[in-house]
Amino acid sequence: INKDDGKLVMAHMYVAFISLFIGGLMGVLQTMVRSGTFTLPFGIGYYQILTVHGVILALVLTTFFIVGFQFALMSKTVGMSDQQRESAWFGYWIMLFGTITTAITILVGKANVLYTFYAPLKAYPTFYIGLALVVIGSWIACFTNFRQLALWKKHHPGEKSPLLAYMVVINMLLWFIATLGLAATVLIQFIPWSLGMVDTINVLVSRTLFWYFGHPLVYFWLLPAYMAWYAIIPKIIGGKIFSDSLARLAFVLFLMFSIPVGFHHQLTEPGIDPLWKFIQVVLTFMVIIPSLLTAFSMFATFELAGRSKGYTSLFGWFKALPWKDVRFFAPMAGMITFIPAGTGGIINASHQMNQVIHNTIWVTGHFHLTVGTTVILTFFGISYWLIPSLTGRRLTKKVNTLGMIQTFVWMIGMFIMSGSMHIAGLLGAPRRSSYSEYGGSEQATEWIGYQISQAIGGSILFIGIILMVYIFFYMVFAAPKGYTEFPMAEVSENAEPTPKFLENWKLWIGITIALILFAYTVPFIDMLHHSPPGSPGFEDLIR
Ligand code: HAS
Repeated sequence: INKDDGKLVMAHMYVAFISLFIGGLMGVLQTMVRSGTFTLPFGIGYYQILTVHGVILALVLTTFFIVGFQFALMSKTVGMSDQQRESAWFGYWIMLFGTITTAITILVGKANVLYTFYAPLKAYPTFYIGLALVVIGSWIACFTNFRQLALWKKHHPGEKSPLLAYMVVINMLLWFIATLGLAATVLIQFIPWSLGMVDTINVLVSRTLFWYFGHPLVYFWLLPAYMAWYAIIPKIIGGKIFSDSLARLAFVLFLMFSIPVGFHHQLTEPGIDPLWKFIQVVLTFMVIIPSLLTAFSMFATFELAGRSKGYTSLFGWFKALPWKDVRFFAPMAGMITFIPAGTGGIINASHQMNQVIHNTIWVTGHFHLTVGTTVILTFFGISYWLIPSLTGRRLTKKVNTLGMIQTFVWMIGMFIMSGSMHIAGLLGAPRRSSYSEYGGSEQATEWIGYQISQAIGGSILFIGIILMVYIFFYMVFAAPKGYTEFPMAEVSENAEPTPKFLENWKLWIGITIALILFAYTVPFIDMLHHSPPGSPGFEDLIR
């Protein structure tokens, strides 16, 4: 892609990979504290490092990587004008400034509130102001992407938009609609409360607005991985996109169903009528469908690629896949992980089973498989070709081999860590807790072995992080100069033509808004009418 656009994308990538290192270091320290074998030095609190870990990995790394990757895709497919590039840089600096503000607040111990910043836990105002700036910066990226596609459409009347640009726009629409909830709670509730302008906060409303944002957030992470699975992996395996329409349909379904489902994070919360919890659980089961469509589509893509190479037996296509190519292998490891990870999600969403796992470390196991493996291994898989193609270097054999080792290390570390988290969760071990013997409770003794395995898995993962950060800097500064392909697949000639209505933005945005209003209006009115008095804040109570 254009050199100037490349610089913009790389600026995002530096923040993402530095965040990976800092966040990963905090992660391994956490598992060590929880194992009971290690105490943090210099009076550093457990919740301080837990907050750094959550915010920097779940919010900073993801947002910067995704916004950067999406700019690369837009630049490649629909182009970027000078003016758009300027606005993209403006958004970047605002996001970076917000990140630094939030990071400083956490590091000086004034925001021990975890990434979900659940009221009544209270942080210093700059924590919330910094996060609000990250969101505002990302909105500038959203509108830049919308403008890029709009301009392209203007110059290509009647033409179907490029698949990857269409996907980016859906993801940014999803992000924009979802972050309105976050902006509302931060601007109307958290900032005035933390500044002392009001004494109390309505906890239920703040958590509801958080989860209105918090669930689509996980699809904002997932969809860029799906972009690579649908439109880049087929090229890497020497195949074609199975169906352009199916890919677009899956993305539209994510837009519609990923937002009106936040209550599945609040199933144990009092003050929400069970009927509305039930309705949102049904909608949660709807948002599983596009992932099942994706699984189907990936199998079809693999099989067609194998058959086109002459493999005829039932599972012959399996052998035709380029298992030794890290650009394929890392995302494929992510896909395979998504089978148990997604199954775990379905368990979480099932109301009765949620009572068993909610607030246990099972949930932590779930999201380390989903975002911490499926998504992040796909992002690593993207980096192996994206970074050298932007820096004008070659994806060498050395990078390929190190990347393969990195993927194995990650899978082993995650299998041990996340596996023990799932089991300990079923045995009742709570999440978000430091090491404790719980007053000599017999049940708690069952958890200790699993907590030690989490530390072992976490340490293996940290080796994986060091390796990945090394590979990143090697690809940027040391790999031999040369050309690396930016792979983009074509649609299979046997696919049906894409119907025009898939690009009817008014229709999809209209249905999305209608579903949100349906799922949230009545419960929200209930909350405002029947809420208990607001809560004062708790600061620095947990360390
Ligand atoms: Fe989740 C909690 C339900 C997916 C992330 N989730 C979380 C939290 C995070 C998170 C971060 O209903 C914790 C938040 C917190 O801090 O409290 N989740 C679901 C459901 C899905 C799901 C139904 N989650 C994700 C994804 C995430 C993510 C994706 C990040 C990226 N989750 C929940 C619920 C909770 C929850 C409850 C709250 C629990 C509680 O009580 O606190 C679904 O979207 C999953 C659908 C996925 C599938 C898998 C399809 C498989 C595919 C792979 C195909 C493989 C191929 C390779 C082709 C059905 C697409 C084959 C090759 C071979 C060789 C075999």
